[in-house]
Amino acid sequence: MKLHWSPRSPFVRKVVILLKETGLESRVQLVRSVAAIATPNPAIMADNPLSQIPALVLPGGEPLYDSPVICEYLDSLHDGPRFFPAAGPARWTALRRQALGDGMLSVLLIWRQERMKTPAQQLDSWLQAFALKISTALDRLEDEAPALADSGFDIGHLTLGCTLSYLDYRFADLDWRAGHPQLASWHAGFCLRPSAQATVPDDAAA
Ligand SMILES: N[C@@H](CCC(=O)N[C@@H](CS)C(=O)NCC(=O)O)C(=O)O
Repeated sequence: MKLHWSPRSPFVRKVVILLKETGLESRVQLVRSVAAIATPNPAIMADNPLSQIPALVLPGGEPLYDSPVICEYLDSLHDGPRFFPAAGPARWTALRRQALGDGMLSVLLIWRQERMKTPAQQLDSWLQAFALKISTALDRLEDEAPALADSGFDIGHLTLGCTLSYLDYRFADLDWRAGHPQLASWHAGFCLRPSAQATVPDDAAA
């Protein structure tokens, strides 16, 4: 299998952590692919018309995207504990947590684009809306931190770990740990996992 990959993408990081956690890493060839919102990349578009990464190409040539679909597909290929609970309340909680983490990342990616504009180009109402959505999500996650800490490591935990690490990577100035001590403590445990340590986002990487 081929994976359109970047060492900086939090959505790609979800997939790579899952590969490492499940022992599937050797079955996937990583292909460095540059995805930029205003510069569609033909090499990615050959497999994902939206020019977004991650995109996985199966041995028969069929492409899969986006990260929730790729992660659930890969989770069907191993015999270890499932990252996507099969049924019942645990499944819906895991999928909701994944949706929250992915949704926060989507807000953060466009917020970052807005912040890179000159002050004259920036829209204050957008900046305020992004800040409110992220701070509200963090407050909700602080409430949920004890439940996160008590419930293993599934696709919800994996996604939220990547999301909080993306805040450290691109939004360090937000100081998200302030006011969220239980969430910070849970995230510290995520950062200790070998799969997380091997995938820390890095601007200096190729
Ligand atoms: N919902 C997608 C989002 C993927 C995404 O936005 N990836 C970014 C890189 S972190 C990207 O490819 N951006 C380029 C673009 O949107 O054109 C997923 O979960 O895979």
